[in-house]
Amino acid sequence: MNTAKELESFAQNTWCPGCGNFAILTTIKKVLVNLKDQGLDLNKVALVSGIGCHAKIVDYVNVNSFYSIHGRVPPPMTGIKLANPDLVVIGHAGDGDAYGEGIEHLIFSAKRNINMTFFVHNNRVYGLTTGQFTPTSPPGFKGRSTPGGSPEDPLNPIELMISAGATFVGRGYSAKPKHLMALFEAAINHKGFSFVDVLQPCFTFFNTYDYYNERVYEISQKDHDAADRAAAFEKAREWGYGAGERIPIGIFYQAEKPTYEEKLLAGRVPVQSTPGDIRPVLEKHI
Ligand SMILES: Cc1ncc(C[n+]2csc(CCOP(=O)(O)OP(=O)(O)O)c2C)c(N)n1
Ligand code: SF4
Ligand SMILES: [Mg+2]
Repeated sequence: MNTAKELESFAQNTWCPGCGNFAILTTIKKVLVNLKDQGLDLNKVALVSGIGCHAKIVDYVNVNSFYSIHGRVPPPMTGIKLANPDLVVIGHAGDGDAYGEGIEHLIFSAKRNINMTFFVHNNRVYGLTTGQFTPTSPPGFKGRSTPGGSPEDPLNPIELMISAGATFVGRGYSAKPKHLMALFEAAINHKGFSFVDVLQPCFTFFNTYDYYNERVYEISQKDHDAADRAAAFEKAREWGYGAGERIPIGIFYQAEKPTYEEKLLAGRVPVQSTPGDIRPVLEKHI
């Protein structure tokens, strides 16, 4: 039996004390260990990240990983999955990364329903570059690039992903680790494009712990039918970043649909990755 400790890497952790990323790191490690105990070969896991504070997570988990570029987490994930459909491909992106710079990639991954899992560390700020506003920052947000307050309304990633075609759409909160673990595990086990937006306070540039602690509540599966798309939209609209609202966390939407690779690769042999010289593989398939 593995323990989460065995997934530790030699990299030195440089996150700020109090950062919500710590809980996400512990969660993903515990979930991978759980899945291993259920039969998953950890050599078949590929973690992919963007650029930002969140992205360092791939350095801190000792499995196969790929550190990509800002906003471009879905393209390498897609390539890895199509070349090796038996791999479990998990992406970690930032809110600036997923909802700003690379939003088109995210939308098309959801639309295609590729069987992979996408976790967004949504701290509602550009953390690594010291506190600029992102597409999920609240109106009036004062940061380095908006000293007078942001004039923009935030986008709602949950609503966006349901409408784009994701077949698993959830929201977690890094300060609710037990709930987050169950959510991560359900997302990874789901067949199709799984998306989880994680409320992840940035202790240094946007400390939202008190705000979330007052408002976050867990969706009860008794009161919410996640198979009902209209109900999922309604639940997604409960929180619009205004005052006094409650913030639902849990599974908003889940549906069964054929995956992109099932349709694309039907009757074909995928390009299996081969260590060493890639030229013969390219020549054969392009
Ligand atoms: C293509 C590209 N654009 C911009 C940058 C500069 N950059 C690096 S990290 C970052 C912000 C990251 O914010 P977010 O994605 O929210 O991640 P966080 O640091 O908050 O985890 C930016 C703008 C970059 N490295 N590459
Ligand atoms: S800047 Fe914010 S997101 Fe980045 S490590 Fe520090 S607390 Fe975490
Ligand atoms: Mg961010």
